[in-house]
Amino acid sequence: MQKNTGYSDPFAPLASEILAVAPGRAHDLARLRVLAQRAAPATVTVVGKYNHGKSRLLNELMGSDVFAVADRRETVRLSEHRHADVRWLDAPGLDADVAEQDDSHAQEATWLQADIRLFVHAAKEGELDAAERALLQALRDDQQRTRRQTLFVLTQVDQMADEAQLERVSNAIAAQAPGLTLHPVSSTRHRSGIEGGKKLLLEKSGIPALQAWLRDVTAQVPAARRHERALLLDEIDQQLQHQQRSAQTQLQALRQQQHQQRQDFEQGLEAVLDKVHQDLLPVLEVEGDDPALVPDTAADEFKLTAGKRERARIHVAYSRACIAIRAHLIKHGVEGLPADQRTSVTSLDTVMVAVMGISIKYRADLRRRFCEPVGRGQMTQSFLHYYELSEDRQALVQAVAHADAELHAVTRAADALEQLRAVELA
Ligand SMILES: Nc1nc2c(ncn2[C@@H]2O[C@H](COP(=O)(O)OP(=O)(O)O)[C@@H](O)[C@H]2O)c(=O)[nH]1
Ligand SMILES: [Mg+2]
Repeated sequence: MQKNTGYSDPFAPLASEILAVAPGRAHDLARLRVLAQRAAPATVTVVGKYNHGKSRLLNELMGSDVFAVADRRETVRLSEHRHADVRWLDAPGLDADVAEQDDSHAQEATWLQADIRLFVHAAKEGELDAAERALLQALRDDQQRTRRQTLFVLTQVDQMADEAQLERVSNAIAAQAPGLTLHPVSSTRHRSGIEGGKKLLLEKSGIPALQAWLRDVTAQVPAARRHERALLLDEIDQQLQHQQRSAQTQLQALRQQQHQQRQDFEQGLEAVLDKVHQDLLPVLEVEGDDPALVPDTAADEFKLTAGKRERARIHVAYSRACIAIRAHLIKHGVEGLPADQRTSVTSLDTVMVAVMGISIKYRADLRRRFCEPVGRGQMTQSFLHYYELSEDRQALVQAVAHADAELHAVTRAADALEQLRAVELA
């Protein structure tokens, strides 16, 4: 899109900001770049199949044999010529079997460069084929939208046996494309008329009438271009605004989800720890000396002592507390340690082990950890720390960053589009 002129082109960087978020607008931006060349003359191109007389028609319209005419595929590239303040483009023919390269030249002339298209169809071919019909329809639709005009030129009408045959062909085409205005022409008659000074033949060639039409349509080009430019800018603007709104909505939803999840986890943890606290109270209460603190002697090895029984109670209470907490963690996707904290012992690589240690033996430890504000606060902070490091939460952080970047990119694109409105190229 960017011509390598050696000078900085104000259009290109703005267009690439927009393309980054709206890649489907590549063609519109390329056309906008053409439209930004305010001083450019009206551009007329021919569209149609090989050998229908496109190149010769242009020569007759310009009054000089600039473009190559032949019975074979002569025009393979885009050729252009300035004449009478018009830029005339001769394009290769469109055919199902043409090389892709030819086709892309024809496409460029028709869709990117042209303000006016002459749709050329030779009368001797009769009706339009499917490809011609589709192309003509696309061009007429485009005219509705962009005001770029397409004139239908029925060429080589001298090849018709008589007026009646010409009328049959014209009627058949009119039936295929209702509302279409046909411009019948004969390049050979035109040439003979000029060379022989035969005014009637000249008039009958249809070329002077087509030239008059072209002058009219060419005079409308500046207004059509303004319309098209505003239209394309507005369409892209609408799209970017829509993308901006949805990026905003997306980002808000993700941030809300982030906040809500965290709140659910925190409140849920508080509730679990409240319940654990309540459940532990009966185990923590003991009258007089704590039997759990009385060490067993060697003689007690196979006996069930009060100390052993109490220590077992404490252990069971601790296990239950851990099970309750673990259930909460699993519900919120907090289980394994983050990758960089893992050891070689897989069974120890859990958040539970990391926060709680392995075991608790004494009432004082239970109380400190679960029932006193400092212990509980530390435990809560540790779980929150690991919660934020869990895979799902990290993925959400990534998603937020991504949505944020997307919103920035769309906002930059919208700014670029505003600047693009003012760009004029030499
Ligand atoms: N009889 C007749 N032949 C024409 C007319 N226009 C073009 N031709 C011939 O049709 C052939 C193809 O013309 P050309 O302009 O090269 O077709 P293009 O491939 O569509 O560009 C050439 O031999 C032309 O001389 C016309 O109005 N009458
Ligand atoms: Mg040609």
